[in-house]
Amino acid sequence: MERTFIMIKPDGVQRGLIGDIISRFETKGFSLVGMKFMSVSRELAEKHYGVHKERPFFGSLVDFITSSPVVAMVWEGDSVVTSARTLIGATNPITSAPGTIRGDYGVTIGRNIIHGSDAIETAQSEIALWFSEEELATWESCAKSWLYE
Ligand code: DAT
Ligand code: MG
Repeated sequence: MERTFIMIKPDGVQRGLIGDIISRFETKGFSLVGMKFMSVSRELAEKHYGVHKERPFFGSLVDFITSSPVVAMVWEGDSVVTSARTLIGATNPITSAPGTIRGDYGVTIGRNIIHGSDAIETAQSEIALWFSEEELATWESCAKSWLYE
C-alpha cells in the first residue's frame, strides 16, 4: 500500500480546521498510520522545504511553518500520493478548485493550510524525515474489503 506525508500547517491549526481536514481523508477511504501534533524546529522546516532554499519566499516559509504547531500525518491507500494532492488542491488557493481543501479555505499562497507530498519518492523521504518507524502503525481497516475490489 502506498503512503504519503500530510501536514496541517500553522494556519490550518489556528483556524480550527484539523477535524475537517482529517475527516476528508478518513471519509475518502484512506487509513491514518501516523500522527503527531508538534512544534517544528527551523532545522526540520529547512530540511523539509530544502528543495525551495534558493527561492525568495524560503525564509518567510520557514518562519511561517515554525511560528505555531502543526499536525504531521502519514496516510495510506491506493494511489494516496496523487489522490491527496487532488483533495488538497492547487498550490495557490485563489485558483484551487472549490471542493478542495485549499479551494474551500484559503486565499493566499503563503497561507495555504496544508502540505502533501508531490510524488512517491518525495513521500518516502518526507515520511522518514518526520517519523521514526516506531511512530507508524501497520494495521488494516475493517472497511478495506468495502473500499477495494
Ligand atoms: P505545494 O505545497 O503545492 O507542493 P510548492 O512545493 O511549490 O507547493 O511550494 C511549497 C510551499 O511554498 C507552498 O505550499 C507555499 C509556498 N510557496 C510556493 N510558492 C510561493 C510563492 N510564489 N510565494 C510565497 N509562497 C510560496
Ligand atoms: Mg511541494
